[in-house]
Amino acid sequence: MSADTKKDGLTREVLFDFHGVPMTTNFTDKWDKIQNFQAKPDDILIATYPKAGTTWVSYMLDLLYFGQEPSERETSVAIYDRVPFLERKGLSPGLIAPSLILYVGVDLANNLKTTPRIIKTHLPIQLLPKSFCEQNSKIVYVARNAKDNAVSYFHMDRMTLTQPDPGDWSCYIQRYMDGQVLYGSWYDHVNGWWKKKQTYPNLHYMFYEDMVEDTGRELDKLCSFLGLSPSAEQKKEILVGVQFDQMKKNNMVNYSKFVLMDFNVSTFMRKGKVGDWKTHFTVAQNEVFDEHYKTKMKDPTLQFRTEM
Ligand code: PPS
Repeated sequence: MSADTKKDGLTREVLFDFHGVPMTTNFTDKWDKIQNFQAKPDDILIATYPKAGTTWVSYMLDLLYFGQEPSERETSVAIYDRVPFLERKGLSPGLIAPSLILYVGVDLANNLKTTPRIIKTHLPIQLLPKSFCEQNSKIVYVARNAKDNAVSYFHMDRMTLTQPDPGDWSCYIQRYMDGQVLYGSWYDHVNGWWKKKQTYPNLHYMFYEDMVEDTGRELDKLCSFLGLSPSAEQKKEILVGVQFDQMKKNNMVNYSKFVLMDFNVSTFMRKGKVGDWKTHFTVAQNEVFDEHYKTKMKDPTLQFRTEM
């Protein structure tokens, strides 16, 4: 497990075992409140393993439901205030709930005035608050291939000064394979949610690689799952807005105002590519990773693309 270190007055958190999943207190502190969260039937939950494309799909959903007219929301409310991160503890959330100083995402979600509420979580399926399924809320799960996901997560951990210290890449990739990173094993996460999809029809399982390949097609599938029929004009506007280069320069979605991240270390909208893992994995690391992958990914119905 990572050491507790201090930089810029911020403390990097330490992983601990939480119901079998490595977590940090930033995401477990108000656990009773999180577990007792009361979902509503029209809530839309975006569930992902970290770095799988959460922000991309969050913004797509936000534009679909609330993007028709120019609004203060579009110009002054950051995506993490529009789409609360259910289990995250944080400081003053800004415009949506100005009275809250120390909050957990549940508070933000409960303070949302808009319908539907779009909510984000990184929890593995076994830790999801029960009310989402009891209420038959719609769930959008986004998965990304393990290699690009690992690289993106490594840079996120480097730049986010409260995340456990990632150390160097060669140690990190081993810990990632062992599931010893925040939110635990990528393999368990994507498989757990994939299994859930077999018994919970209100779950739409998306792949980051499909979105890169054809964002319009994936937007159409998303709309059909949600029962939405946006106009051709609206779809066109959304597809422009969610392009990587557009999102990278949009201060409301690129996390540039998020004080816990050091953009001198890395950026949030970093590369947005399929296959960037090739710039990080050595040939030997790739061989070890592939062998290990085969032992963890036994379900032939769940397939990922690592290049396109
Ligand atoms: S988080 O912190 O878990 O919410 O991060 P998340 O949003 O899930 O993932 C961030 C990665 O998604 C990439 N991203 C995109 N790729 C392509 N197109 C668009 N529009 C887009 N928006 C976000 C982002 O660049 C991160 O991936 P990397 O590989 O680090 O660039």
